[in-house]
Parts: sequence; structure tokens; C-alpha cells
Amino acid sequence: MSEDKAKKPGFFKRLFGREESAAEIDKETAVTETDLGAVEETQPEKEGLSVSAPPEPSEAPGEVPEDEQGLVKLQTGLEKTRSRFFQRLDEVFLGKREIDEATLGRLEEMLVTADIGVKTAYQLLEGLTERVKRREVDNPDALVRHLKTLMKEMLSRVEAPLRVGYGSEPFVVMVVGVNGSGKTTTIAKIAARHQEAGRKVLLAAADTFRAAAVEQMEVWAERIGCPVVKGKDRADPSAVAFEAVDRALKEDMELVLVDTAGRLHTRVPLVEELKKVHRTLGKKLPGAPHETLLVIDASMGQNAILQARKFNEAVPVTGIALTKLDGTAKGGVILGICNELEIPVRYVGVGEKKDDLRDFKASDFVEALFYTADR
Ligand SMILES: Nc1nc2c(ncn2[C@@H]2O[C@H](COP(=O)(O)OP(=O)(O)OP(=O)(O)O)[C@@H](O)[C@H]2O)c(=O)[nH]1
Ligand SMILES: [Mg+2]
Repeated sequence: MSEDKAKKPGFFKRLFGREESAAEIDKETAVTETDLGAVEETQPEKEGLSVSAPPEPSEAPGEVPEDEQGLVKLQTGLEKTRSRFFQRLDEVFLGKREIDEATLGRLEEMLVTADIGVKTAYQLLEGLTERVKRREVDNPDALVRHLKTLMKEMLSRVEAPLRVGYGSEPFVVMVVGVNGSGKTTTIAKIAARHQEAGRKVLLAAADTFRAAAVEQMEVWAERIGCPVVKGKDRADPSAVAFEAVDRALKEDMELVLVDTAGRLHTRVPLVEELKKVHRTLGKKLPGAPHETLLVIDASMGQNAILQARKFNEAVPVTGIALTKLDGTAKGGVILGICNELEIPVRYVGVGEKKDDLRDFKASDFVEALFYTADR
């Protein structure tokens, strides 16, 4: 990159993605910045899925091969995060050819107030400052390149896609998360993927807290073409989970996905309920659940980390699915999650349709974040 280019305002915007107006960003921020307590209240009962009708299935695949199509979705999904991130990075380097102390100060402020979390921000900053001091990095372009490398290193520590072990017994996944985070949708996406690969999948509607949750699960099950175990209204979720594993064992099912309620996670009853479901699964099938997947809505920003900690106290979370990356500018939270929680990130959700789930891959993620159509 020429230094002249770097000097011009808007350089990073042009280099890294489309421009997003400040008004758009503010609007997005205003909607999603809630405290942990407010999360439960502000999760909308959106039209569509959370009531009963899932969105229409994706169109038939076009010319783009599936994996590439998935990458495009990731790139598109990260558009808001990319715009916000680079708009701010752009401001840091405005009119700068070299990296001086003032630039580093602005970079510090930018990273610390980004959605990645203070601890993670300082870790990245430290790595960058070290390079600057050693004179290995002396211009904005090199600094951004190095930032990208550091991010990849950080994220790759938790890259561990869920590998479902198909054995003589069913592989059981218990899915937890606050209401509206995308649990049921993520279950449907995972189920569809395995069902399409010819596996025998069973869904367990153990979110018996509200009737609509069971209905939603049934609609998905029908669409995907797999059976669902449900209890009566307000049935004991553990009983549903037990029955599901029982059926899976009898019918040689290979994968069981257990949905749970997400409400009131800060109150004792839900925590106790989740513990009981977890225990019951293990009693019925030693070793189950083989995965306890925490679904987190990326737009929760830093609250996502708090939520993860709370759930992890209730049941040992073994993996994370980060959803709704497509609807937020706060996708940077993934860095904080990876760095502070050290729980494997299994999936990223980039839309409401059944194909909108990708295995989390650090390199793909960072490349998508830094993606520009011009290259
Ligand atoms: N844009 C987008 N929307 C998503 C994604 N995942 C889920 N959603 C939407 O988020 C809303 C809530 O999803 P659900 O799957 O019902 O969430 P839940 O955690 O099961 O919610 P409760 O059953 O109320 O606890 C629905 O409208 C979904 O379509 C995603 O990756 N991107
Ligand atoms: Mg649900």
C-alpha cells in the first residue's frame, strides 16, 4: 500500500468493505445494548420461527459450490461487524503514514471500546505495540496485517468443530442458552445437516415452558423429516429428555438433539432444571450428554460472556454456537468469548435458514472479517 493512500480519509473503509453510516451503526447499537437482566425481557418473540412457522427453505444451490457458498454467507453475514470495525480503525489512522504514540493511543481507545472486551483488547494491543517497538511494524498497512495474524492466533485456540461420534450408541447433544438466542433454530440446522448426510436424528422438545416452543420444534422436525419426542404441556423437561434417549436407544438413532428452556436463567429453578436434564441424560445413557452446546446471540455483545459464565456454572458447557452474526455489528465479541472463556466454538449462525450454520474456522472467520470484494 502506498503511504499516500493511507493518508486519505476513508482508506480503511474503502479497503475493507462497504461504508455504513454512523446513523445505521448507532441504531444497531441502541437496539442491542442491554444489560444481562434486560436480555430476557428484550428478546422479542419474533414473528415466524419463535412462534411456529420457520422461514421457507433455502433456494436450490446456484453455481457456487456449497462450501464457497457458505464462505460468501459468512462474508455477507459479517458485513455490519466489518463496517463498524474498519470505520473505527480508519479513524485511528486518519492522515497517518507512520505509527506514532498518538496513533497507538487512539488504537488503544478503539480496541478497548470495541466489543471484544477490555482484557482481549489489551492482549492484542500488547502484541501490536511489541512489534512497533521492535520496528517490525511501522505503517498502518503492516499493523493491520499483524492485527489479523494475532486475531487468527487467538481464535484458532478454540477452533474445534463438533465431531459427532457415530458409534453403537446415540450421540446426545443438550442445547442451552437464554430465550431467543437461537437454540431451536440451531438444533434444526444441525439436525438438517446430519439428516441430509443420511444419519438417524431425533429431536427432543424438552423446552416445555411454553406450548409454542414444542410447536416450533414440530414444524422444523416435519420440514427436516426427523421424529420428535415431546411431552405434555408443562411436562418435566427431564422426562422428555429421558424418553428421547430411551427411544433413540430402542430405534438405533444416531444423534439426539435436546432443546431446553431459556427463560429465567438467572433464577434458581431454571438452573436446577438444566442440571436435572443433564443428570437424567447421563443416568439413562452413561456419558451423555456428549456435548452441552451453549447458544449465544452475538448481538448481546459483552453480555454474551456473562451469559456463558452463568450457564457454565449450571452445566458444564463443552461448546458454543454463536448465532445471528448476520444481524449485528458486534461480531467482534467472538474474540472475547474465545479468549476469555476458552470453550470450543463449534458453530457460527449467519441466518435463519437451515443452511445458515457454519463450522467455526478461525481462518475463514478472520478472512471474512477482513474481506474486501476488490481483492
Ligand atoms: N438472523 C438470524 N436470525 C437467527 C439466527 N438464529 C436464530 N435466529 C432467529 O432468532 C429467533 C429466535 O430463535 P429461536 O431458535 O426460536 O431461539 P430460542 O433460543 O430457541 O428461543 P426460546 O425458545 O424462546 O428460548 C428466530 O426468529 C430465529 O429465526 C441467525 O443465525 N441469524
Ligand atoms: Mg426455542
